[in-house]
Amino acid sequence: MTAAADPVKLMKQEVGRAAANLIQSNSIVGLGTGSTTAYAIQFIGERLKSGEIKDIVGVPTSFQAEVLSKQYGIPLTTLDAIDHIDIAIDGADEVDPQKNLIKGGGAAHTREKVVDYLANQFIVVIDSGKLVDKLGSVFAVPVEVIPMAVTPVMNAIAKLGGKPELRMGVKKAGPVVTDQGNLVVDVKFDDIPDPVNLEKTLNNIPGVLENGIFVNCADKVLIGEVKDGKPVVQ
Ligand code: ABF
Repeated sequence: MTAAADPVKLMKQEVGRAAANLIQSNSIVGLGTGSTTAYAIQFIGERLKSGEIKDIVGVPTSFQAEVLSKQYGIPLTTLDAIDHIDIAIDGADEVDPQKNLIKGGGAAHTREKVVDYLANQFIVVIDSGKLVDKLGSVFAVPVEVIPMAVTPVMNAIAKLGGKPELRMGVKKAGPVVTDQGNLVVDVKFDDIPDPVNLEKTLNNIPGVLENGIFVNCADKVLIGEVKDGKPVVQ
């Protein structure tokens, strides 16, 4: 008796597949992080392998994306070797009605923001649970901080009304360390009335490398949900 396929996993796969189907031959693709984007990377690799698309090259946004892309046979490049990114596919932790995002649950938001903002078209892949009326309703804002500045940065964030918490590892003891060797402070705000301004303010705190508020950059949001036990993507 085969185990019934998990409807949430099937739904994430279908969202990833829908994103992968947007990739055209001869394009440069920003490859994001997260479990839904991982399926998109898998299906891009399968489309390449089948010859459905050809001559694409990827720009990974994290070590995880790099490993997955290599696993699925997607040739990779760096931002030093290209002059544009045609399309980027990436996940998110929250999406508001203006398509502003909170990202960084995977501690990869610094490189993700570079690639996603550069992309001519940025596709966000989420399940419907990520939709919020206002950013910060559920998810804290991740902030990448250089290790020597963690304490003054947390003090400065507290003065802004945020509740900062150093992100600790789950599998590994001690604080989470980013691909850049920095730390992540997760900040809960009671309200984020102006994400554009907060994004700028956080990044102006000395010692902050990048925060996980992504404003005015997402072009299309692919939303998956399970309806009557079946995956639906819109
Ligand atoms: C990444 O995608 C992060 O910004 C975010 O934490 C993650 C969410 O992905 P998923 O919910 O699909 O695992 O880009």
